[in-house]
Amino acid sequence: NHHFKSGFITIIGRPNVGKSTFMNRVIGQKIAIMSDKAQTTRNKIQGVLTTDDAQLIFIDTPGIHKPKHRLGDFMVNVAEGTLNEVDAVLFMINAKEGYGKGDQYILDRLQKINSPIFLIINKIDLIHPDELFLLIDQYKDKCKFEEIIPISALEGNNVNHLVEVLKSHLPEGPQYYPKDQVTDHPERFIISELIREKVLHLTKEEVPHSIAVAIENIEKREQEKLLVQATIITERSTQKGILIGKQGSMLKNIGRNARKDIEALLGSKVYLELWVKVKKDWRNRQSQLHEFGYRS
Ligand code: GDP
Ligand code: K
Ligand code: MG
Repeated sequence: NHHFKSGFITIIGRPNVGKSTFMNRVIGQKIAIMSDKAQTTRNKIQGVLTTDDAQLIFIDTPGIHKPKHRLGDFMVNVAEGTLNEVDAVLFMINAKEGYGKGDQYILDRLQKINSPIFLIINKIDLIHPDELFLLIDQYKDKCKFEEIIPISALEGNNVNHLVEVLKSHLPEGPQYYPKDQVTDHPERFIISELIREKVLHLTKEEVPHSIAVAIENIEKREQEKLLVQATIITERSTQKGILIGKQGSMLKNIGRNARKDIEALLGSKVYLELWVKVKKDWRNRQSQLHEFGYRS
């Protein structure tokens, strides 16, 4: 086993470039939630890929953006804090959008780090190959990139190639996690995230950003069924109304969609019970941020 390779690889980039989609694709399981909304990912989350000769630990991070509240500060610090502790940095961009101010903000931060940096051009399924060459031209001198690799995280194009390239760059090292472990977070956390994802998919504007999910209880019921009880916390009573919906229809929808994902995660049948509670301005209160797991 002395040629075993391992290392930590952080994935950074603007919100919505496809960081979480990429990580789930590589791991082959949904551990990080995804949506078309910025600030879907709030915590750093590790996805572990173990093969016969290597272990790659990917770190999915919140998108780097200009923070507007304490939760935002926390998210940006999490993303930037990973840069110096890793064996490789994947700087991901959206092929469809091209170079922008938000990228320069990140590139400025990348100048100061020593880890090898790979430029990952994601969403190539959305562009013509000619556009890809232009994009590479535009970025190639902006930073000392180890390699530039175009992929489609959604369709899987070139993702295996990227994994092979990363493997070849990793140092020899130990197997940090048991080979069947795919993430550093407990199931309880992933479950709360899956519920939050459905709120992101089903609601609009401020509502999805104003919520947190707390898992109150998980217990075994008859015939291996699991009972999961959770509370959705929101900032205002008007938002609570939206989350519950007409005769409870919104909450039912959220619950139905989340239950399917939770069942896939746990491999068993689930009863999901959801409540909604208002906690005023929780995103700006340190104690509440801690309570809901946003602790640096
Ligand atoms: P993150 O904020 O960087 O983690 O981005 P997400 O993984 O949440 O993805 C943001 C949106 O981009 C979602 O709607 C994804 O389905 C979409 N997306 C991600 N990767 C691709 C891709 O390769 N091609 C296309 N067309 N869409 C993608
Ligand atoms: K997103
Ligand atoms: Mg994400």
